[in-house]
Amino acid sequence: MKLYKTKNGVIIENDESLFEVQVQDWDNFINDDNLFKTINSLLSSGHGTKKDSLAGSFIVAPVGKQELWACGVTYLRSKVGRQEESKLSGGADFYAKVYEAERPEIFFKATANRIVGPGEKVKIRKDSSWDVPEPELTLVVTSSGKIIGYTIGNDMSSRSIEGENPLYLPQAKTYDACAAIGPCIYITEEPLNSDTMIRLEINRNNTNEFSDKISISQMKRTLQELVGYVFRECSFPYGCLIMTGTGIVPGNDFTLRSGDEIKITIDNIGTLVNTVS
Ligand code: DO4
Ligand code: MG
Repeated sequence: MKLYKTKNGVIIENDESLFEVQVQDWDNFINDDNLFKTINSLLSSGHGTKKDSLAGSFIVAPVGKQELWACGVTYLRSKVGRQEESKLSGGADFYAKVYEAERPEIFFKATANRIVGPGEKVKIRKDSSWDVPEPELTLVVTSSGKIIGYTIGNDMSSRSIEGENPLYLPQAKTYDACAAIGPCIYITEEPLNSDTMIRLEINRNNTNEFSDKISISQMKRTLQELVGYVFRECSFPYGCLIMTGTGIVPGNDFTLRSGDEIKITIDNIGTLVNTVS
């Protein structure tokens, strides 16, 4: 089933039917280890109002008080891209080491005020000259560390700042409108299929500038391993969101421009579309 957060509550898509449910407190609602069952019992006890379509619903990013964390260099392509961009700074070794190390790269990405939802504008920094979107499977995790759902994330990144010095990572990664998530949370009690595909399309003036795809089976780490590290010494009273890293990096001659359309599709979840402001 899919859960859309709207300005007024939530919309549940179940077996191709849509139901609007009034939710007073998103943060408590979402922090439920049995959310799949809770929603099923809400619907079977007649709590949802049937809707014909999502048209006219104001869908927002599926986040409230949750922090957004991110994992890095979890795919070979990310390691290679980072080694290339940091060759001159001497930082390349760190990416090779973290790809092989037991401890993954994990960083704090954003609080809700820096995250945009579907259809909204993401930003590139004014002091950056080389920018890319990073299409990432994003985990929705409860305060007990249970993955209850999946969404799509765009970890906007400045390659010029990150490449100049790996210590600049927080500036390359965290700024206003640095992340997009949505359009919904795919809630399932089953693990994701290992052949789940992530697709990225970047369009400029209605022409495709870049597209690529990757299977999540190419990820070097398990999802549980990443959650385990994020939760090692941090508690999350309302749960958290975790981006799992990018396996798609455009060639070194590509940089985003204002007006570009970024489309990220992940099997079973949907498509997240944003433009660059
Ligand atoms: O090490 C820099 C960031 C890595 C990252 O964001 C990714 O691999 O997705
Ligand atoms: Mg990333």
